Amino acid sequence: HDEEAAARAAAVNADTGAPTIFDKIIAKEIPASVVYEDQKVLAFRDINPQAPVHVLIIPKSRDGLTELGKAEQRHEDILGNLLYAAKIVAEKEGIVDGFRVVINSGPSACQSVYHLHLHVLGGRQLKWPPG
Ligand code: IU
Repeated sequence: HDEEAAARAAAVNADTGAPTIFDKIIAKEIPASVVYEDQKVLAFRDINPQAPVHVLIIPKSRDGLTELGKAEQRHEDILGNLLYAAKIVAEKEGIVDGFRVVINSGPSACQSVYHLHLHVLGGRQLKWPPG
């Protein structure tokens, strides 16, 4: 349907490594609803939430990491920071008893922004399997 078509259309953006809209959010050039921030990560509300709580967590310095499927060993710390930040966000949002973490990697997963990011979803009963 429409939403799926839009997601697929967005996902055809090439993984070029060029600056993304998330770099502008980190630079505070465009506003975001920040829910957690530390030296390494920034967490903000998704503009198109798929659950009552839908937060994106991004590394402030992604070191070329556009998508999980292109991660290299040097990115292990970034990946660990994101996952631990997901737990902090879940606690802050009051969903630590039940939440989901998602990373869409590549066009077949409908990744649309090629700046590695992790979704934290919760606040409702989540279904399985996902679409
Ligand atoms: P994806 O994993 O690449 O498919 O998800 C990108 C998400 O970024 C998606 O859920 C968008 O709603 C969200 N987003 C946003 O929160 N703010 C923006 O300015 C843009 C996308 I562009």
